[in-house]
Amino acid sequence: MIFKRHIVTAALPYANGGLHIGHLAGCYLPADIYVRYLRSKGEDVLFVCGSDEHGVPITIKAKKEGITPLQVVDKYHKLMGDSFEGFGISFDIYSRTSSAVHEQTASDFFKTLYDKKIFTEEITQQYFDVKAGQFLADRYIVGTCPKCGNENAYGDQCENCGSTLSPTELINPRSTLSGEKPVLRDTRNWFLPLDKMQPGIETYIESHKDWKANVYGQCKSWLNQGLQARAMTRDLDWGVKVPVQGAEGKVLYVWFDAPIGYISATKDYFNRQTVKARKGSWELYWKDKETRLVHFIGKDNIVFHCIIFPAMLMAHGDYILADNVPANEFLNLEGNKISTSRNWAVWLHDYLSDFEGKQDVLRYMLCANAPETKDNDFTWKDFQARNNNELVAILGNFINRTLVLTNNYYSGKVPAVGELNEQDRLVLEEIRKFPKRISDSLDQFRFREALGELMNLARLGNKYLADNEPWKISESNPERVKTILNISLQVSANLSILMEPFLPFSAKKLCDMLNIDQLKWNDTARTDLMTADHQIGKVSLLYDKIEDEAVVVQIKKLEDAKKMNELSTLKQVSAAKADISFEDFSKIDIRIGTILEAERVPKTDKLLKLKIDTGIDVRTVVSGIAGFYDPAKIIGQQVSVLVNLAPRKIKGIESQGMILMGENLNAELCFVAPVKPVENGSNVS
Ligand code: B3M
Ligand code: ZN
Repeated sequence: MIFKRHIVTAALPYANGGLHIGHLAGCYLPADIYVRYLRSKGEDVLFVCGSDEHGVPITIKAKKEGITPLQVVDKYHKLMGDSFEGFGISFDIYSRTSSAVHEQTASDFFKTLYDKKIFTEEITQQYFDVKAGQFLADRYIVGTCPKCGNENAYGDQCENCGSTLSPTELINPRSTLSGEKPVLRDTRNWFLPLDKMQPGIETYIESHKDWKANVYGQCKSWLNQGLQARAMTRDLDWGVKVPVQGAEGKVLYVWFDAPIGYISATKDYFNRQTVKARKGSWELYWKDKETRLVHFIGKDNIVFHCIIFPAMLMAHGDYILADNVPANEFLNLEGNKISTSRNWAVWLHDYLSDFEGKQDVLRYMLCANAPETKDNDFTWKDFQARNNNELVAILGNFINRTLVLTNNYYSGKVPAVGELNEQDRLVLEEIRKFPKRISDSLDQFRFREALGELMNLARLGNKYLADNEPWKISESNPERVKTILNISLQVSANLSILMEPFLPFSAKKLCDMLNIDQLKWNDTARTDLMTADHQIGKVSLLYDKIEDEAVVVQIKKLEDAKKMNELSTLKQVSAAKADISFEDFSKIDIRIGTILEAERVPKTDKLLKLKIDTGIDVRTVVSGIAGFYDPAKIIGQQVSVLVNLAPRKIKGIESQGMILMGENLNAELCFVAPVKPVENGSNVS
């Protein structure tokens, strides 16, 4: 089928946190590469995305941060939008599902299905948290996964085995609001009867055997298990209100409204066009059979995009269905699963400030190492190696040698091509083959392979220069050198086009250096792009080396995150003790004193015997700090002393008071001391 236009969507990320490399590698980078490629080919393509601002992940975050759900989505919508822009993810629109146009679109969509009597209305028993006074949908409930035994599976999904669940399937359910065991209560909800819709969905999936094996395989396994009706409404107060009578206090299920977000983002795009930037309307992109719909997603979203959303669209009747759903597997980080809650991630906003101007290096790394067919690992060492050994040593080196020699020999003017020898002809022939090789891979969503071919073109150029060594024959054979550099410049111009989808920032820089406009895919395979006498622009390095120090800093960040996690699993910050009166507090007498003598208490590991000048007197205090302080080094140290604690015998020594210590979560102690010297006997109150 030949399509007239494309609509490409990338999963709407939840606006409840920042974006990390897993997001980029999983869906946004491949989507962007694909869209840039289509645009370069002159295709009519609309690239839409936006923030997913409903659902339990948002309200949970609001609770955690002590702000409203709206404040949460405003904050993270901005952060995510900035990160996407920073990495050159070239959405035509980055919309949001809290917008009026979305509420209207989602609401109308539901109403259409409701009026068509698609939904079944059912009263079912759902878990209710008596203490919190609300029903526990989706992520408000955790328990043991019935499929794999993971004790922290969510009410909608187990992150360990990937199963989609409903709260009543969980073993030992607990409320994430109160930690309490919930009770079952009756509630009315509207269900999409996927069981009855299975034949239609099966026909749809079967007509797409061309989908990536991981995607098609997951769909098949869902269908084999038999689809089940799924509730499309929830007893929650954050979301799109259910637009029917008797549904007060209920909102649309987030997975009902979120994919409709692609449609409302398209409307949002057209609403914002002050001058008509493109022909048609939003409807052309969603309803015309000659439009090709492609969803880029991560593998945890496959069922929603390949089964549930198509079922909704079919039931509605007006819409086209996705022609392809390229989903990637997951990216791990330094051998471990990326985890937002454990801060085991490389955050895009951090990368942008730590590696200014190096967006393409991460784009390159994440594409070269993309989890296309299986989960993959990102390591900082690998990142450094890819930059230094590939971008710098191959691509950058070829461009730099070509342009510097053009400057040195011809003051930056492109030399004319002369008589061709066998190798020249071979290289020119090869140049013509690359665009098709790359587009064949891109057409099949094989981004790693496509990038590999791009680098092969740079390798070809490098080898051509190395074989011909123009720098050695510049005096003896100047005519030959002209031909070599002309051909190298043609390779460079071809690279500037072919690399644009993958490395848009470098492509722009290369075009500036070549002093040409960004050319399009149709211009590739030509070997006359750089015309004789054309003056090239100012030359600088396309990439520079990443030194060890830069990656050491990043590895340290991750180690720190790991330590923090270990600490917090060791010991939680304890809750405050019961209130006391001011009278009770004022009975406590704490003074600043100075340690005069310190020695270990024999036959103990922990105890030091201290002699302290409290300002009131000089007294003996036994303290369990030997593991943290060397007695010789604390003479003269000021400390806080509780002076009216009744004397106690410790290991046969009378301890006349107690010194105050701070204790961290790792049970490490340190003195609580004044920040500047004060007189002994000063009050602490
Ligand atoms: N927000 C889930 C996710 O971020 C969800 C995707 C919606 S796509 C319509 O993984
Ligand atoms: Zn599981």
